Amino acid sequence: MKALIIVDIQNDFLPGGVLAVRNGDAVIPIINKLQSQFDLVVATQDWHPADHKSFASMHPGKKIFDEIKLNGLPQVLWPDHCVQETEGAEFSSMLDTKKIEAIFRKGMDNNVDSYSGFFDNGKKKATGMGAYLKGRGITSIYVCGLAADYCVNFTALDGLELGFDSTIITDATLPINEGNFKKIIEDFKSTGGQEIRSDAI
Ligand code: VGL
Ligand code: ZN
Repeated sequence: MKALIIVDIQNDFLPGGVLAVRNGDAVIPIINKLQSQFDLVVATQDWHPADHKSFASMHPGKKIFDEIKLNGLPQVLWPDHCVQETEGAEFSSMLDTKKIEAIFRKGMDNNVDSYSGFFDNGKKKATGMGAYLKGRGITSIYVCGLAADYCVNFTALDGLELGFDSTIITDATLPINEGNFKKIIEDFKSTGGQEIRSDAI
């Protein structure tokens, strides 16, 4: 049984948003079309409190995209994004949500960021998505959405670690830093992951 995991198709990551992925909206029609080919469709949603410590605004003297240590973990500082109950945190109105059976929110703990849809970055707390997918008989996950170099990558990697066959759909995701994309896919494959294009599914 295979599941599609749609990562963070939220207004703040789309053109016009505060942490926009260039061309990010181009993946949405591809994701919409893909959904009917899966036994199960789930989504993740970045869902930060307004004073989340991943925000540069919480660290006087620091700038957006600076890197700091947050509770011992490396942390990129982001613009304030995906704040709970704001328009920027909402899924894009272009995303077809009819088949999404469960939504896993992440990034709610002030003191730790959460790129993966399975665990926070410190691996201290599970979102429940792994157990949910296993409970639904899922053995293979296909990961798509935004952004390729952060939340898609870490979700796909944690999926591998949890024992799922894990595949990134390369034309249904886009990165924040375009220079990172190729290496991330190569590293993911050398860890045991797979890549596929949507038209091959
Ligand atoms: C993401 C940076 C900060 C993502 C979320 O969805 O890839 N990136 N929060
Ligand atoms: Zn975030």
